[in-house]
Amino acid sequence: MMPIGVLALIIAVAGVVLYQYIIYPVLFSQMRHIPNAHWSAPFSRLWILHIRFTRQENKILLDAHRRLGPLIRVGPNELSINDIDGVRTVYQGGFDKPAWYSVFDNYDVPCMFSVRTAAEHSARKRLISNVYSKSYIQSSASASAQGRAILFEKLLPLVEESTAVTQEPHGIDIYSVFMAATMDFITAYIFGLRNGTDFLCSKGYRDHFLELYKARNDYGIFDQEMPLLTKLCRKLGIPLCPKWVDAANKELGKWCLQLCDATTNTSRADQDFSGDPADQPVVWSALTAGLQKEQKVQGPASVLYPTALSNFDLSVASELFDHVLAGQETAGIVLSYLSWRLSQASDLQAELRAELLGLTPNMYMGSKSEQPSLPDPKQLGSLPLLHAVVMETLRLHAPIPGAQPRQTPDEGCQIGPYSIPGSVRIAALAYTLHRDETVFPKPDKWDHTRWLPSISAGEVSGEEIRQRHRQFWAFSSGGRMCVGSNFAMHEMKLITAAIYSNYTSHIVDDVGVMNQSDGYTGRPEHERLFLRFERVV
Ligand code: HEM
Ligand SMILES: *[C@@H]1O[C@H](CO)[C@@H](O)[C@H](O)[C@H]1NC(C)=O
Ligand SMILES: *[C@@H]1O[C@H](CO)[C@@H](O)[C@H](O)[C@H]1NC(C)=O
Ligand SMILES: *[C@@H]1O[C@H](CO)[C@@H](O)[C@H](O)[C@H]1NC(C)=O
Ligand SMILES: CC(=O)N[C@H]1CO[C@H](CO)[C@@H](O)[C@@H]1O
Repeated sequence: MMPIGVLALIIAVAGVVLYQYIIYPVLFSQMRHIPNAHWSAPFSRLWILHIRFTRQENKILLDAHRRLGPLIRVGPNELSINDIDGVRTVYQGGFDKPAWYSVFDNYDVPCMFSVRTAAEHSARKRLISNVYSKSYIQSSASASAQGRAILFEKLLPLVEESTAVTQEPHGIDIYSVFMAATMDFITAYIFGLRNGTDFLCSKGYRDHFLELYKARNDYGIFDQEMPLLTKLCRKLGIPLCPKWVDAANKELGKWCLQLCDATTNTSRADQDFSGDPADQPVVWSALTAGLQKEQKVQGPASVLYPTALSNFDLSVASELFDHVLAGQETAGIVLSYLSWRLSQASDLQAELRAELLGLTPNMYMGSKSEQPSLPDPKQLGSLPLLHAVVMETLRLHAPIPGAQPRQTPDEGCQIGPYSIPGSVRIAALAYTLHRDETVFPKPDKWDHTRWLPSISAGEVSGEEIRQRHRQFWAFSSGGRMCVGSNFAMHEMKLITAAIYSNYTSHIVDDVGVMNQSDGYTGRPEHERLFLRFERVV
């Protein structure tokens, strides 16, 4: 016989559970009228966690949005949004980031990308946004000198060398080369050319780095999605991630501290960084100068205090580590998909080359004696065909295709006909926005003409193109959109122009290798792409 008290307790607990998890979500929650992506979504996170961990989230949410409309419930306290007005409410509205982004704190110090509140974010962004603006990059003598050195002394010689390869597989793993080029570009701009990396010329270290980097990419999801459980398991000594992940993260952290140290040491010895524009650490200088000023003027009154100001060196390193990682892989992925697409379209390559040769000066290196030149950045930036092929690649192969979570403000918000309570996780994703059939007909097709203003065949009107730009979300939108988008666009166009002014490319081996992974970031699953390059004669 069970004592009556225990029975009552059991009934009471069952009642509370029933109310909390069944009755309230179905009958009373403000979100009960929002379509459910899965029947279990109002009661449990199991479904969304399952598709997230098995890497099918983007695909399944696309299907759900097509069936159920632009706002869907994916968990008890989690929504997905897929129309541009809703996106504006959330992302232009400056909603805070949830703790999900804390895994992007480096050295336990937040950076611009990982801080949660809008106030802290803008205090950081103020320090560095100028050096990433389009006009700054386009007129920067440092960016130009660095680009020249990396392209003409490192990247093009590698491509040239590969044209002579005669054994199988013919050609070169261009994925690995692009990953190296984008790393050398971003670290040169941040730390100066000679204190940046030299991944292009050191394949051994580059491969080692890319191996380590998998730790960050593939295992952060435990801390992001199940922080309490993950912490508990770590305490109990049953880690959910393999041991090498922590070691890899440590090594990467140390690696970036060394880059920062080298620049700090150089600045102590030679304030002018040898006077060579290529050696100027543009981002490092802006960030350290900004933080020093903040320290003097504001001290403990600053919003950056105590995390950023009390630990100066780690704050600098945390911020720059994020730029290095955010800036490398993303642009490397786009360049790989772009060269893969071009390699399947020799006519398009010819058309693109014709456009590139119209640059004055252009990047054609007809005779060895001539000093190769960089094109005028403004001219390069406004070539319509080059722009179209880059945009279409960013659309179909967005390097960050997955959900970018935000949190509704305490007072809640209105999305379309629905009023949403506070502290709800809500996210849009480029993967689904970029496959909206009403804006991008035949969305699975790579078709650069979507971005060309004067296409007779497709009768693309100005309004349609404007709508496509509004729907374009590869760099996110609002106050927390990608701060490096201008840098990335410039760098990707420059690299593409340098190669395709002078070479044609051809597929060697791509059977399935360019399948793109599903998740927050999307990489070619096999992380390689062999192409054969031929000199244009
Ligand atoms: C094709 C290349 C790139 C793509 C597609 C891309 C995409 C994005 C996206 C989607 C976000 C927002 C993510 C979120 O809120 O969850 C973001 C943020 C960011 N990106 Fe990029 N990115 C690229 C290149 C770069 C480069 C070259 C840098 C170099 C500095 C960079 C630095 C950053 C930083 C610092 C943030 C955080 C901005 C903030 O919170 O204010 N990215 N990027
Ligand atoms: C850093 O760059 C300076 C030139 O600005 C160079 O003299 C120095 O050797 C570099 N340091 C390292 C560790 O590469
Ligand atoms: C920077 O200088 C310190 C102190 O002189 C030295 O211990 C350290 O190895 C240097 N770091 C780099 C990367 O040059
Ligand atoms: C690429 O994806 C397709 C479709 O999902 C699949 O059938 C194929 O097996 C994948 N190929 C490779 C090499 O992973
Ligand atoms: C047409 C042509 O072959 N142009 C040049 C491409 O670049 C190489 C050097 O990297 C030159 O040797 C070629 O003449």
